[in-house]
Amino acid sequence: MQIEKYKIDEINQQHLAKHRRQFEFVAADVANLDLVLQKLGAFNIAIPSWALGTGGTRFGRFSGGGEPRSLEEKIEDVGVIHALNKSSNSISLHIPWDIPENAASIKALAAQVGLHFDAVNSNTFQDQPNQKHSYKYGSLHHVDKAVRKQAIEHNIEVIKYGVQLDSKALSVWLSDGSNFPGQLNFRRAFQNTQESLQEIYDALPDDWKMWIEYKPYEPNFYSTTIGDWGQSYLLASKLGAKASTLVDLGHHLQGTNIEQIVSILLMEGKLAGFHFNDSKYGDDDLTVGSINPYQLFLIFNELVEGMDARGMNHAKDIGWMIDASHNVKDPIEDLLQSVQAIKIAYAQALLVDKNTLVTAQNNNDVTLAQEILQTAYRTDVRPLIAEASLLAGGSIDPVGTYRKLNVRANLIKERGLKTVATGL
Ligand SMILES: [Mn+2]
Repeated sequence: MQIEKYKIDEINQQHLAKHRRQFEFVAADVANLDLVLQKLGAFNIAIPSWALGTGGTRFGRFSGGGEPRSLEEKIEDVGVIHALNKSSNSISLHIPWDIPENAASIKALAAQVGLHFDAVNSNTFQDQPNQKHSYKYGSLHHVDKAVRKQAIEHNIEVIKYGVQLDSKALSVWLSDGSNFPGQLNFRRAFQNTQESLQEIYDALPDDWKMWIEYKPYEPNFYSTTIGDWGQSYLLASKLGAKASTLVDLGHHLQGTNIEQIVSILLMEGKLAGFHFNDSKYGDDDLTVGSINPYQLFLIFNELVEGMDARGMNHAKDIGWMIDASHNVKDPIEDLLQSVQAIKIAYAQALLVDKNTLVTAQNNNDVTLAQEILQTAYRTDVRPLIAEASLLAGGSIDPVGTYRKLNVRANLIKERGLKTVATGL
Protein backbone atom coordinates (compact mmCIF):
# COMPACT_ATOMS: atom_id res chain seq x y z
CA MET A 1 0.00 0.00 0.00
CA GLN A 2 1.20 3.50 -0.82
CA ILE A 3 -0.18 6.73 0.61
CA GLU A 4 -0.92 9.33 -2.03
CA LYS A 5 0.34 12.78 -1.21
CA TYR A 6 -2.97 14.53 -1.88
CA LYS A 7 -4.55 12.53 0.95
CA ILE A 8 -1.89 13.76 3.38
CA ASP A 9 -2.38 17.32 2.09
CA GLU A 10 -6.16 17.08 2.61
CA ILE A 11 -5.74 16.07 6.24
CA ASN A 12 -3.02 18.72 6.78
CA GLN A 13 -5.45 21.31 5.48
CA GLN A 14 -7.91 20.50 8.26
CA HIS A 15 -5.27 21.27 10.91
CA LEU A 16 -3.46 24.10 9.20
CA ALA A 17 -4.95 27.07 11.07
CA LYS A 18 -4.20 25.54 14.46
CA HIS A 19 -0.71 24.53 13.34
CA ARG A 20 0.02 28.08 12.10
CA ARG A 21 -0.98 29.56 15.47
CA GLN A 22 1.21 27.15 17.40
CA PHE A 23 4.12 27.53 15.01
CA GLU A 24 4.13 31.34 15.10
CA PHE A 25 4.15 31.23 18.90
CA VAL A 26 7.28 29.07 19.22
CA ALA A 27 9.02 30.38 16.09
CA ALA A 28 9.00 33.94 17.45
CA ASP A 29 11.71 33.02 19.96
CA VAL A 30 13.91 30.87 17.70
CA ALA A 31 16.90 32.95 16.66
CA ASN A 32 18.05 30.96 13.63
CA LEU A 33 14.66 29.63 12.54
CA ASP A 34 15.45 28.88 8.90
CA LEU A 35 18.58 26.96 9.80
CA VAL A 36 16.75 24.95 12.46
CA LEU A 37 13.96 24.04 9.99
CA GLN A 38 16.52 23.16 7.36
CA LYS A 39 18.39 20.87 9.77
CA LEU A 40 15.17 19.22 10.91
CA GLY A 41 14.17 18.66 7.31
CA ALA A 42 17.50 17.02 6.48
CA PHE A 43 17.46 14.70 9.49
CA ASN A 44 16.49 11.10 8.72
CA ILE A 45 16.41 8.00 10.86
CA ALA A 46 16.75 4.52 9.37
CA ILE A 47 14.10 1.88 10.00
CA PRO A 48 15.32 -1.68 10.56
CA SER A 49 13.68 -4.41 8.52
CA TRP A 50 12.98 -6.44 11.67
CA ALA A 51 10.90 -3.71 13.31
CA LEU A 52 7.88 -3.85 11.01
CA GLY A 53 6.41 -6.91 12.68
CA THR A 54 5.09 -7.36 16.20
CA GLY A 55 7.82 -8.18 18.67
CA GLY A 56 7.59 -10.61 21.53
CA THR A 57 9.26 -11.85 24.66
CA ARG A 58 10.22 -15.37 25.64
CA PHE A 59 6.75 -15.65 27.10
CA GLY A 60 4.90 -15.15 23.87
CA ARG A 61 4.04 -12.97 20.94
CA PHE A 62 0.73 -11.37 20.03
CA SER A 63 0.51 -10.43 16.38
CA GLY A 64 -1.48 -7.36 15.42
CA GLY A 65 -2.35 -8.40 11.90
CA GLY A 66 -1.39 -7.19 8.44
CA GLU A 67 2.32 -7.72 9.12
CA PRO A 68 4.64 -7.66 6.10
CA ARG A 69 5.18 -11.16 4.73
CA SER A 70 8.21 -10.38 2.61
CA LEU A 71 11.03 -7.90 2.19
CA GLU A 72 8.97 -6.18 -0.50
CA GLU A 73 6.13 -5.60 1.96
CA LYS A 74 8.58 -4.36 4.60
CA ILE A 75 9.84 -1.78 2.12
CA GLU A 76 6.22 -0.81 1.48
CA ASP A 77 5.71 -0.22 5.21
CA VAL A 78 8.83 1.93 5.53
CA GLY A 79 7.53 3.80 2.47
CA VAL A 80 4.32 4.52 4.40
CA ILE A 81 6.32 5.82 7.36
CA HIS A 82 8.48 8.01 5.14
CA ALA A 83 5.50 9.39 3.20
CA LEU A 84 4.01 10.54 6.51
CA ASN A 85 7.05 11.92 8.32
CA LYS A 86 9.57 12.55 5.50
CA SER A 87 12.25 11.54 7.99
CA SER A 88 12.71 7.80 7.43
CA ASN A 89 14.35 7.55 4.03
CA SER A 90 16.32 4.36 4.56
CA ILE A 91 15.95 0.76 5.63
CA SER A 92 18.51 -1.39 7.42
CA LEU A 93 18.50 -5.06 6.48
CA HIS A 94 19.16 -7.98 8.72
CA ILE A 95 20.73 -11.04 7.11
CA PRO A 96 19.52 -13.80 6.95
CA TRP A 97 16.06 -12.64 8.03
CA ASP A 98 15.77 -10.45 4.94
CA ILE A 99 17.94 -11.70 2.11
CA PRO A 100 17.44 -9.66 -1.06
CA GLU A 101 16.96 -12.33 -3.74
CA ASN A 102 17.10 -9.83 -6.57
CA ALA A 103 19.06 -6.77 -5.51
CA ALA A 104 18.27 -4.69 -8.59
CA SER A 105 14.51 -5.06 -8.26
CA ILE A 106 14.63 -4.53 -4.48
CA LYS A 107 16.63 -1.33 -4.98
CA ALA A 108 14.19 -0.12 -7.63
CA LEU A 109 11.22 -0.86 -5.37
CA ALA A 110 12.83 1.06 -2.50
CA ALA A 111 13.66 4.00 -4.76
CA GLN A 112 10.01 4.21 -5.87
CA VAL A 113 9.06 5.14 -2.29
CA GLY A 114 12.12 7.34 -1.76
CA LEU A 115 14.24 4.87 0.19
CA HIS A 116 17.83 3.70 0.12
CA PHE A 117 19.65 1.05 2.15
CA ASP A 118 21.37 1.84 5.42
CA ALA A 119 23.83 -0.46 7.25
CA VAL A 120 23.48 -4.22 6.85
CA ASN A 121 23.38 -6.34 9.98
CA SER A 122 24.88 -9.79 10.44
CA ASN A 123 23.47 -12.48 12.68
CA THR A 124 25.65 -14.99 14.51
CA PHE A 125 23.47 -15.09 17.60
CA GLN A 126 21.17 -17.79 16.23
CA ASP A 127 21.74 -21.07 14.43
CA GLN A 128 20.24 -21.20 10.95
CA PRO A 129 18.87 -24.37 9.35
CA ASN A 130 21.61 -26.43 7.64
CA GLN A 131 24.36 -24.52 9.41
CA LYS A 132 27.43 -26.72 9.98
CA HIS A 133 28.61 -25.42 13.37
CA SER A 134 26.51 -24.14 16.26
CA TYR A 135 26.81 -20.70 17.89
CA LYS A 136 25.68 -22.09 21.23
CA TYR A 137 29.03 -21.06 22.77
CA GLY A 138 29.57 -17.98 20.68
CA SER A 139 30.72 -17.07 17.19
CA LEU A 140 33.66 -14.72 16.54
CA HIS A 141 35.12 -15.42 20.00
CA HIS A 142 34.62 -19.20 19.86
CA VAL A 143 37.35 -21.56 21.12
CA ASP A 144 37.02 -23.58 17.89
CA LYS A 145 38.58 -21.98 14.83
CA ALA A 146 36.07 -23.71 12.52
CA VAL A 147 33.16 -21.94 14.23
CA ARG A 148 34.95 -18.59 14.03
CA LYS A 149 35.61 -19.19 10.34
CA GLN A 150 31.94 -19.89 9.68
CA ALA A 151 30.95 -16.67 11.46
CA ILE A 152 33.58 -14.66 9.58
CA GLU A 153 32.33 -16.03 6.26
CA HIS A 154 28.75 -15.10 7.18
CA ASN A 155 29.79 -11.51 7.87
CA ILE A 156 31.64 -11.32 4.56
CA GLU A 157 28.55 -12.67 2.80
CA VAL A 158 26.48 -9.94 4.48
CA ILE A 159 28.91 -7.31 3.13
CA LYS A 160 28.39 -8.76 -0.36
CA TYR A 161 24.61 -8.40 -0.06
CA GLY A 162 25.14 -4.86 1.18
CA VAL A 163 27.37 -3.94 -1.74
CA GLN A 164 24.62 -4.97 -4.16
CA LEU A 165 22.23 -2.62 -2.36
CA ASP A 166 24.68 0.32 -2.05
CA SER A 167 24.85 0.02 1.72
CA LYS A 168 27.99 1.54 3.20
CA ALA A 169 28.33 -0.11 6.59
CA LEU A 170 28.32 -3.46 8.32
CA SER A 171 26.82 -3.42 11.77
CA VAL A 172 28.09 -6.18 14.07
CA TRP A 173 26.39 -7.16 17.27
CA LEU A 174 27.64 -10.31 18.98
CA SER A 175 25.83 -12.21 21.68
CA ASP A 176 29.16 -13.92 22.47
CA GLY A 177 29.80 -14.19 26.16
CA SER A 178 29.56 -16.61 29.05
CA ASN A 179 26.87 -17.66 31.45
CA PHE A 180 29.04 -18.81 34.33
CA PRO A 181 32.34 -17.85 35.95
CA GLY A 182 35.16 -20.03 34.69
CA GLN A 183 33.43 -20.77 31.38
CA LEU A 184 35.68 -18.43 29.37
CA ASN A 185 39.18 -17.10 29.32
CA PHE A 186 38.29 -13.41 28.86
CA ARG A 187 41.58 -12.48 27.24
CA ARG A 188 41.50 -15.32 24.74
CA ALA A 189 37.84 -14.59 23.91
CA PHE A 190 38.71 -10.94 23.25
CA GLN A 191 41.75 -11.82 21.13
CA ASN A 192 39.75 -14.32 19.09
CA THR A 193 37.10 -11.66 18.53
CA GLN A 194 39.71 -9.15 17.46
CA GLU A 195 41.32 -11.57 14.99
CA SER A 196 37.94 -12.55 13.56
CA LEU A 197 36.85 -8.92 13.20
CA GLN A 198 40.18 -8.14 11.50
CA GLU A 199 39.43 -10.71 8.78
CA ILE A 200 35.99 -9.17 8.24
CA TYR A 201 37.48 -5.67 8.33
CA ASP A 202 39.96 -6.65 5.62
CA ALA A 203 37.02 -7.67 3.40
CA LEU A 204 35.32 -4.24 3.68
CA PRO A 205 35.22 -2.15 0.51
CA ASP A 206 37.23 1.11 0.72
CA ASP A 207 34.20 3.32 1.27
CA TRP A 208 32.63 1.06 3.91
CA LYS A 209 32.56 1.25 7.69
CA MET A 210 32.32 -1.37 10.41
CA TRP A 211 30.10 -0.49 13.37
CA ILE A 212 30.79 -2.44 16.55
CA GLU A 213 27.91 -2.65 19.00
CA TYR A 214 28.30 -3.52 22.68
CA LYS A 215 25.95 -4.84 25.33
CA PRO A 216 26.56 -5.63 29.02
CA TYR A 217 24.41 -8.76 29.36
CA GLU A 218 21.71 -10.87 27.68
CA PRO A 219 21.52 -13.44 26.22
CA ASN A 220 24.59 -14.30 28.31
CA PHE A 221 24.26 -13.44 31.97
CA TYR A 222 27.79 -13.54 33.35
CA SER A 223 29.96 -11.83 30.71
CA THR A 224 29.66 -10.40 27.23
CA THR A 225 32.80 -10.38 25.12
CA ILE A 226 32.06 -6.88 23.80
CA GLY A 227 30.39 -5.75 27.00
CA ASP A 228 30.82 -1.99 27.05
CA TRP A 229 31.95 1.01 25.05
CA GLY A 230 35.53 0.66 26.26
CA GLN A 231 35.82 -2.83 24.83
CA SER A 232 34.16 -1.77 21.58
CA TYR A 233 36.42 1.28 21.37
CA LEU A 234 39.50 -0.86 22.00
CA LEU A 235 38.55 -3.19 19.16
CA ALA A 236 37.69 -0.29 16.84
CA SER A 237 41.02 1.37 17.60
CA LYS A 238 43.00 -1.79 16.96
CA LEU A 239 41.12 -2.50 13.72
CA GLY A 240 41.60 0.90 12.09
CA ALA A 241 39.91 3.99 10.74
CA LYS A 242 36.94 2.20 9.17
CA ALA A 243 35.84 0.73 12.51
CA SER A 244 33.98 2.62 15.20
CA THR A 245 31.59 2.15 18.09
CA LEU A 246 27.84 1.87 17.81
CA VAL A 247 25.75 2.97 20.78
CA ASP A 248 22.44 1.23 21.40
CA LEU A 249 20.60 3.14 24.11
CA GLY A 250 19.24 -0.03 25.71
CA HIS A 251 22.68 -1.64 26.00
CA HIS A 252 23.73 0.02 29.24
CA LEU A 253 23.36 -0.80 32.89
CA GLN A 254 20.87 1.34 34.80
CA GLY A 255 22.07 4.84 35.55
CA THR A 256 24.90 4.83 32.99
CA ASN A 257 25.72 8.34 31.80
CA ILE A 258 25.25 7.65 28.07
CA GLU A 259 25.66 11.30 27.08
CA GLN A 260 29.16 11.31 28.51
CA ILE A 261 30.06 8.17 26.51
CA VAL A 262 28.74 9.89 23.39
CA SER A 263 30.82 12.99 24.06
CA ILE A 264 34.10 11.09 24.47
CA LEU A 265 33.53 8.80 21.47
CA LEU A 266 32.73 11.83 19.31
CA MET A 267 35.86 13.60 20.54
CA GLU A 268 37.90 10.62 19.37
CA GLY A 269 36.10 10.34 16.02
CA LYS A 270 34.93 6.86 16.98
CA LEU A 271 31.18 7.28 17.29
CA ALA A 272 29.68 5.28 14.43
CA GLY A 273 26.05 5.60 15.07
CA PHE A 274 23.02 5.05 17.20
CA HIS A 275 20.37 2.48 17.83
CA PHE A 276 17.49 4.36 19.43
CA ASN A 277 14.99 2.88 21.86
CA ASP A 278 13.99 3.49 25.46
CA SER A 279 14.05 1.40 28.60
CA LYS A 280 13.21 1.39 32.26
CA TYR A 281 15.00 -1.75 33.46
CA GLY A 282 17.20 -3.38 30.82
CA ASP A 283 17.21 -3.75 27.06
CA ASP A 284 13.45 -3.16 27.02
CA ASP A 285 13.38 -1.87 23.42
CA LEU A 286 10.46 0.47 24.14
CA THR A 287 9.36 3.41 22.01
CA VAL A 288 12.02 6.14 21.90
CA GLY A 289 11.25 8.91 24.38
CA SER A 290 8.50 6.98 26.15
CA ILE A 291 10.35 6.55 29.46
CA ASN A 292 13.17 9.07 29.68
CA PRO A 293 12.90 11.88 27.14
CA TYR A 294 15.20 14.12 29.21
CA GLN A 295 18.06 11.64 28.85
CA LEU A 296 17.42 11.57 25.11
CA PHE A 297 17.63 15.37 25.01
CA LEU A 298 20.90 15.35 27.01
CA ILE A 299 22.34 12.82 24.55
CA PHE A 300 21.32 15.00 21.61
CA ASN A 301 22.78 18.02 23.32
CA GLU A 302 26.17 16.24 23.41
CA LEU A 303 25.71 15.02 19.84
CA VAL A 304 25.02 18.48 18.48
CA GLU A 305 27.80 20.09 20.53
CA GLY A 306 30.32 17.35 19.71
CA MET A 307 29.46 17.16 16.02
CA ASP A 308 29.62 20.94 15.67
CA ALA A 309 33.03 20.93 17.37
CA ARG A 310 34.29 18.56 14.67
CA GLY A 311 32.47 20.32 11.82
CA MET A 312 30.31 17.27 11.15
CA ASN A 313 27.07 17.12 9.19
CA HIS A 314 24.33 16.16 11.68
CA ALA A 315 22.26 14.36 9.09
CA LYS A 316 24.95 12.34 7.36
CA ASP A 317 28.06 11.83 9.45
CA ILE A 318 26.54 9.49 12.02
CA GLY A 319 24.32 6.46 11.41
CA TRP A 320 20.90 7.02 13.00
CA MET A 321 18.62 4.06 13.41
CA ILE A 322 15.75 2.82 15.52
CA ASP A 323 16.25 -0.56 17.17
CA ALA A 324 13.10 -1.27 19.13
CA SER A 325 10.48 -3.94 19.54
CA HIS A 326 6.74 -3.43 19.56
CA ASN A 327 4.96 -5.96 21.71
CA VAL A 328 1.56 -4.36 22.16
CA LYS A 329 1.45 -1.50 19.63
CA ASP A 330 0.99 -1.29 15.89
CA PRO A 331 4.67 -1.37 14.75
CA ILE A 332 4.16 1.46 12.25
CA GLU A 333 2.56 3.72 14.87
CA ASP A 334 5.36 2.89 17.30
CA LEU A 335 8.01 3.75 14.70
CA LEU A 336 6.27 7.01 13.83
CA GLN A 337 6.23 7.92 17.52
CA SER A 338 9.92 7.02 17.87
CA VAL A 339 10.99 9.17 14.93
CA GLN A 340 8.97 12.09 16.32
CA ALA A 341 10.60 11.69 19.74
CA ILE A 342 14.07 11.69 18.17
CA LYS A 343 13.29 14.81 16.17
CA ILE A 344 11.88 16.55 19.25
CA ALA A 345 15.10 15.85 21.20
CA TYR A 346 17.19 16.98 18.23
CA ALA A 347 15.20 20.20 17.84
CA GLN A 348 15.52 20.97 21.55
CA ALA A 349 19.28 20.42 21.34
CA LEU A 350 19.42 22.85 18.41
CA LEU A 351 17.73 25.47 20.60
CA VAL A 352 20.34 25.35 23.39
CA ASP A 353 21.93 28.76 23.84
CA LYS A 354 25.49 27.52 23.33
CA ASN A 355 27.39 30.77 23.79
CA THR A 356 25.76 31.56 27.11
CA LEU A 357 26.27 27.95 28.19
CA VAL A 358 30.00 28.14 27.50
CA THR A 359 30.22 31.35 29.50
CA ALA A 360 28.26 29.80 32.36
CA GLN A 361 30.56 26.76 32.33
CA ASN A 362 33.68 28.93 32.34
CA ASN A 363 32.29 30.93 35.26
CA ASN A 364 31.26 27.80 37.17
CA ASP A 365 27.72 29.21 37.11
CA VAL A 366 26.05 25.88 37.72
CA THR A 367 22.56 27.31 38.14
CA LEU A 368 22.65 29.19 34.86
CA ALA A 369 24.07 26.17 33.00
CA GLN A 370 21.17 24.05 34.19
CA GLU A 371 18.66 26.80 33.35
CA ILE A 372 19.96 26.98 29.78
CA LEU A 373 19.60 23.25 29.17
CA GLN A 374 16.19 23.05 30.79
CA THR A 375 14.88 26.09 28.95
CA ALA A 376 15.61 24.30 25.69
CA TYR A 377 14.21 21.00 26.97
CA ARG A 378 10.99 22.59 28.22
CA THR A 379 10.28 24.34 24.93
CA ASP A 380 7.43 22.70 23.06
CA VAL A 381 9.17 22.18 19.73
CA ARG A 382 6.47 20.02 18.18
CA PRO A 383 5.22 22.82 15.90
CA LEU A 384 8.78 23.14 14.52
CA ILE A 385 8.82 19.42 13.69
CA ALA A 386 5.37 19.75 12.09
CA GLU A 387 6.49 22.73 10.02
CA ALA A 388 9.62 20.92 8.80
CA SER A 389 7.48 17.93 7.83
CA LEU A 390 4.96 20.18 6.07
CA LEU A 391 7.73 21.90 4.11
CA ALA A 392 9.05 18.48 3.01
CA GLY A 393 5.59 17.34 1.86
CA GLY A 394 4.83 15.18 4.87
CA SER A 395 2.16 15.21 7.54
CA ILE A 396 1.66 17.72 10.35
CA ASP A 397 0.60 14.83 12.56
CA PRO A 398 1.93 11.48 11.24
CA VAL A 399 0.20 9.15 13.74
CA GLY A 400 -3.13 11.00 13.45
CA THR A 401 -2.97 10.93 9.65
CA TYR A 402 -2.03 7.23 9.66
CA ARG A 403 -5.14 6.53 11.71
CA LYS A 404 -7.43 8.75 9.63
CA LEU A 405 -6.31 6.92 6.50
CA ASN A 406 -7.07 3.53 8.09
CA VAL A 407 -3.71 2.19 6.95
CA ARG A 408 -3.63 -0.82 9.29
CA ALA A 409 -7.15 -1.92 8.34
CA ASN A 410 -6.15 -1.73 4.69
CA LEU A 411 -2.98 -3.74 5.35
CA ILE A 412 -4.99 -6.43 7.14
CA LYS A 413 -7.41 -6.56 4.20
CA GLU A 414 -4.48 -6.86 1.81
CA ARG A 415 -2.27 -9.27 3.75
CA GLY A 416 -4.55 -11.02 6.18
CA LEU A 417 -4.88 -11.05 9.93
CA LYS A 418 -2.49 -13.88 10.70
CA THR A 419 0.71 -12.93 8.96
CA VAL A 420 4.09 -13.17 10.63
CA ALA A 421 7.07 -11.02 9.75
CA THR A 422 10.59 -12.49 10.01
CA GLY A 423 12.61 -11.36 12.96
CA LEU A 424 12.82 -12.12 16.65
MN1 LIG B 1 20.96 -2.59 18.56
